[in-house]
Amino acid sequence: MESTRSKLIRLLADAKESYISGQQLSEQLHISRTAIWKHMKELEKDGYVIEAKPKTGYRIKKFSGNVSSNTITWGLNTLWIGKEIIHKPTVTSTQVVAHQAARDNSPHGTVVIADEQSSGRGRMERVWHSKKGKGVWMSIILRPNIPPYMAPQLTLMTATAIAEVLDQYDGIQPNIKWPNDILIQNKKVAGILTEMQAEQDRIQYVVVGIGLNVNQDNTEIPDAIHYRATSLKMETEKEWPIIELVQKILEGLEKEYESFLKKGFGDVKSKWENYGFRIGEMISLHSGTEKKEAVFLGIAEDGALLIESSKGEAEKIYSAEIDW
Ligand code: BT5
Repeated sequence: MESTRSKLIRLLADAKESYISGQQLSEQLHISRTAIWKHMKELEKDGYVIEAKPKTGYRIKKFSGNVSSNTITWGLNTLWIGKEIIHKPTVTSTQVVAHQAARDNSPHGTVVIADEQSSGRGRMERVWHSKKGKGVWMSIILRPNIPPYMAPQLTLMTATAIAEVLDQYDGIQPNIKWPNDILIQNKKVAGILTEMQAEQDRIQYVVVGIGLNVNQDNTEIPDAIHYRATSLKMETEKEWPIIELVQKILEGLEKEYESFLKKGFGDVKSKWENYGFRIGEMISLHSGTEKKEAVFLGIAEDGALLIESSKGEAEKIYSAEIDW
C-alpha cells in the first residue's frame, strides 16, 4: 500500500509549480494540518526543498537527490522488492553487506545500496569501480524457490530488466553482452554479479548485485577501462536522477521476476534476445585458456549461450566470456 508520505509527494509532484493548500492536503490524505507540517519537515531532512507560502500552501521547489532508504521508498511502486532498504554511505561491497543481511534472515526483496564501494567486485574477484555518488551500486536479496542450476537465469533476467529500463529513455539504445554486461554503443555501462548460497538441490538465497555507471564524467572512469566503459552521462551529456533509476530498476525487476517464476525462462529469453549483442555474428570466446571462434546464434531455453559448431549444429556454452 502506498504510504501517506508517498501520496503526499505524488500530490505535490502532480501539482508541479502550483501550491496546494494545507487544508486540501489534509482532506485528501485524511490527516491533520499539523501532521502535514510534520511530514514537510521530514521531507526537508531528506533533502527535499519545500516552499511553504502563508495563506497559499506548499510546493516542492526541488526534489531530493540524496539517496536514502526514505527517498527510494517514496514513490517506489513495488509489492515486495525494496520493502526493506539498507542504505550506507560507504561499504566495502554491497554484496558483502547483503550476504550478511541474508544470513541474518533479511526478507526476500531486501535491497542494500551504497553511495560508494571501496572494494566493489565483479566476477572472479575482479574489481568493480564504484565512485562516490556517481552510480547505482546495489545488491538485492532473493529467495527463489528454484533449483540451483537455474540461478544463472536470474542474471539474464536482471540484465533484461535493466536494458528495458534504459530503453525507455530517449537517446539510449542498450545491448546485453552475454551473460552479464549492459552496453551502450559497445561500451559497458552496467554489470551484474549473481552469487548464491545453496545446498545440493535448494537455493537458500541469491544476492544479485547491480553496478550501473550514471553520472561519471570522462575523467572519472579509470584509464585502464576507458576504451570500453561508459556512463549514462557520458552518453547523453546530462546529469541523471539516481533515485528514479533505482526505483525503475526495482519495479522492472519485480515484474520480470514474477513473470519468470510463473511462465519460466522462455519469456525472458525472447526479451533478452531483443537486446543481445552480436547475435548472428562471428564472435570469439574464451574460457580459461580455451579459445573458440563461432557464430553466435542466441541463447538456449535454459540461458546457455548458443554457438554454431564446426558441424553446423547448435552448441551450448555455459561458462565463457565473449571477447570484445
Ligand atoms: C561485473 O563483473 O560486471 C559485475 C559487476 C557488479 C558490480 C555490482 S555493484 C553492486 C554490487 N556490489 C559489488 O561489489 N558488486 C556488485 P565482470 O563481468 O567480472 O566485469 C568486471 C570488469 O568490468 C572489470 O575487470 C573491469 O574491466 C570492468 N569494470 C570495472 N568497473 C567498471 C565500471 N564501473 N564500469 C564499467 N566497467 C567496469
